[in-house]
Formats: sequence, C-alpha cells, structure tokens
Amino acid sequence: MKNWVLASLLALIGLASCGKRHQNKIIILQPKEELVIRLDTLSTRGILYGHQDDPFYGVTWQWDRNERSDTKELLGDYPAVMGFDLGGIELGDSCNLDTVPFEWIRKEAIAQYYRGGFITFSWHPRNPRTGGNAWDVSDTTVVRNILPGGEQHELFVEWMGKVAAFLKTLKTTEGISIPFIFRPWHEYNGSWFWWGYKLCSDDEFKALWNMFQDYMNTEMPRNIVWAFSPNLQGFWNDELFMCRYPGNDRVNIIGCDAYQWGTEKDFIAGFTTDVNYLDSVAKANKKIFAITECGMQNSPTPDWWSRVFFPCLGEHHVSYFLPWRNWHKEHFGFSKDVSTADDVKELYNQKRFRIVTEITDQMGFSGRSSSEIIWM
Ligand code: BMA
Repeated sequence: MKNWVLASLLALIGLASCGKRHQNKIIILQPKEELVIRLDTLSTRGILYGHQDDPFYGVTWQWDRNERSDTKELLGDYPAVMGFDLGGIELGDSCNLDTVPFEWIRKEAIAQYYRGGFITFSWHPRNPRTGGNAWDVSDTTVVRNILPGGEQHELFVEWMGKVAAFLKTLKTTEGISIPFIFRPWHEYNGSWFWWGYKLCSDDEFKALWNMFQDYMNTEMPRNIVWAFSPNLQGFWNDELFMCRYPGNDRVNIIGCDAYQWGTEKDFIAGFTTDVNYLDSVAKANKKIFAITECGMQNSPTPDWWSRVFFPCLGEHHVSYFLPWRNWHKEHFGFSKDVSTADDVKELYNQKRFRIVTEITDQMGFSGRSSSEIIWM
C-alpha cells in the first residue's frame, strides 16, 4: 500500500474518532486496502472475536434461518469476523463439505459485510489426484501434479475457476465486489492435508501458493486479503518458517491455528512460544497477526479462555481469534450452552475482546465504504 494513502486515512480516522467528521477529504482505496487498514487499526485497540459458520448452526441447534447465532445468544451480537469454508465448490456442489448451502454462505457473507464485520474464507478442496477428501494423504505427488505441466493441472485450473466464480457473486447492492480474507493451504506445516509438510517440497508448496494466488488475484484484483496460516508448531525458527513463507508481497496476515488437543501444560508452552515468534515475524515484516483458528474441543474447561488462552497472547497486538465451528459433536466457540459461558461473558464485560457491535462506528466508517472513502 502506498504510504501516502495510509497516512491520509489514519489522519481521517484520527479526526473521525475525535468526533469531528472531516467532510471534505476523499480517500481513494481498493476495497482490500481498506480492509487491511481497518484490521490494522483495530488491532491496536483490542482483539476481535471470530467464529466459523456462526449463523448456520450452534452447539444445540442447526439449520435455523431465523438469524440465530451462538455468539448473539450469549453476547448480544454477531462475531466481528465470520469464517466460511468453500470445500466442495470445486465439484459444483450446492453445499460445502459440512453440508452448508453455498447460497447461505453467500447471503451471510454479504450480511456480515453490511453490518461492518469481516469475512474470512478457507478452502478444504477434495484431493484432485485421488478423488478423496482434503485429508487424503495417500499420494505424495498431488501438489506436483496440479502445478503447470502436471497430470491434474487442467482439472485444478477448473477448480480455481469455480472458487473465483463463487467469490465474484459477493457483491454490494451497487454491484461492487466486497473485500474478504482468504486463507488457503492452512496448517501446511502439519502433514494431514494433501498440501502438507511431508506431502510436497518447499518449492512445490510455494509454487502452489503462487499459482492459486496469481489466479485469484487476476480474477479479483481488488478484493482479496491474504492470510498465511501455519499450525501450532511450538518450535519455530526463521529457517523453518521462511522455507514456505510465500514472501512479503504475497501476504497480508500471518496467522496461527492453535488447538489444545493434548495437555494444558503443553498447549500453554507451545502456544506462548508460537505467539511470540509469529508475532515478531509479523511485526518485523509489517503484517497483521491473528489466531486464525483455535479452541478446545467441546469446551471441557470452564475458565479455559481466561486462564489458558488469553494469558498466552500476553501483550501482543492480535487482530482476531477465530474458534472453529460449533457443530454439536465437535464445538469450539462461545455459546450459552457450554461450560465456558460465564467466563466468556466476564471477559466480554472486561472488554478483553470485541464482537461486531464494537467495531462499526468507532473508526468513523462502517464495513461499507464511507462517504469519505471511494473504492477503486
Ligand atoms: C475440521 C472439522 C471437520 C470439518 C472441517 C471443515 O476441522 O471440523 O469436521 O469438515 O474442519 O470445516
């Protein structure tokens, strides 16, 4: 982003937050630039709560289309960030891999944008070589074979086309494509997805990232904010991190997917180490830092968020944290129906995190481009 654009916008934000709206200043930004600036500015003011599939189902309900949301039922409004998954779009399916209709995803993403919140997409595509799912790691040549010249390259280009075609339908009422975060090839440092660590070389992984990103950026040059999202590692160092980092010109957000699967002690040690390392890389490279997925399955520990999760974040400026979906058999997020409800309410009252209510007016503009900001 050009520095003068940032400087002008920050000046505008400053004026707006002082209560004096600056009527005459017009800022011209790409939608994705505005999204990055909003996230960046908000991250100095507190962490945003995000949740996967928030409006489709909760711990004790599912497929209710009456504006239900576990977040809203516990805290009064929707999460600041909503996550949706596109797995299945590549086959032309009408529902994603978790049986959510893509039409609902489209409507909810637009609604989230209009209420001033953020949207993030992940994609768990099928295995383009074997026909299995994203977790099918039986073939170690998948990435190589979808790159140019590979046996499944043409098929994969078709798949990318389906992703782009769907995302292009996310439009304002004026017909302008809305901005969103895309988080492809997440948890690449583990080996449970076909694009994982042992399933491809560093060069193949980077070529995959570049091919997908270049394709999508050609289709939607003004709309996509890119999140690079490794899994909890516990022992990062520059050599290990940089070998698959796509490069500063290709990443806006450095994330971390962090679940407690084992002991609390191990999680705290690993997560604290990773937050320190990944945030330092983010800061050094002028990137936004976020906890792009997180949680403890089925919330067995009532004070997990206040006693385990938040202390690991320390004083770092974290943009958002996004617990995974509240599917009844495997739920991770906030809900009035789980043991963490009181703890979460207390944290919210202490302003330790924000939902969508708190991010819309504070900066002088909402999720929609304000009268002072013109999208180009
Ligand atoms: C995983 C699990 C799966 C789900 C997938 C995509 O972490 O929750 O059940 O299909 O994410 O949402």
